[in-house]
Amino acid sequence: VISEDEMNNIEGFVRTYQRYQAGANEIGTKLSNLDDDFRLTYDYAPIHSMESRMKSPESIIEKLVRKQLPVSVDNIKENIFDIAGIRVITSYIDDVYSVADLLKKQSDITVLKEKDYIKNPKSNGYRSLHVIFSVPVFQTDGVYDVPVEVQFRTIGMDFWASLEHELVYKNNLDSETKKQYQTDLEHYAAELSDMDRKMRDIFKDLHPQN
Ligand code: 0O2
Repeated sequence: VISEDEMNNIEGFVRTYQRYQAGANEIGTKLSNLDDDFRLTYDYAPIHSMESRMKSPESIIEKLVRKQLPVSVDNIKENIFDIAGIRVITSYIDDVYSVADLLKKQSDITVLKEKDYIKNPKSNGYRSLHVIFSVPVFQTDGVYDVPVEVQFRTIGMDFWASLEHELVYKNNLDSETKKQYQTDLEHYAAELSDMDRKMRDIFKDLHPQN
């Protein structure tokens, strides 16, 4: 049996979580509308694919603990901005910025925070543009502004991040091998970045009107 307070807490969390999901739906629709319009206007679609995910309650709590904050719905709302996440994968590096800029310009959403790990890659080689948007969600009892984290990256950056993420969570490797793979991945990130620029140059040559 749980107390009324605990029940209210759980209900509060479920409501908050549902609003974040609604926020991700709003941003997802905006991105696919932009992609469709791009296709019609320039005869090519900048977004290769999109993924949407909700951070699990377990990871939300882990993140609060990592930030040394007490676990509460208020602390979640005030400190965790990537509960709702969308990953936008583009073929070309320029599209990362063109799609992000078109989204940033939309008058009903605002940018809360931006981290450009493409201009300033992490020391392990991680590259992506992270933008946290605040988006209004209209519900039966009013309007709520919720944060949604959008990660913009190229196919190459996504390819790299998936493998690196796997390596981080692999515990059955000896530390030497793990270190070697990390060093290898750091080099591959730079090579992929070179490749991104070279592919972009050929694409631009083939599509001077874009
Ligand atoms: P998951 O499973 O994707 O949810 P802050 O929000 O500023 O307090 P945070 O969360 O570290 O701090 O923000 P940051 O740096 O913007 O990174 C958040 C997310 O970016 C991570 O989410 C990853 O998805 C991705 N990311 C960041 N750095 C790396 C990296 O070095 N390698 C890979 N593969 N991904 C990275 P989560 O919560 O870690 O995981």
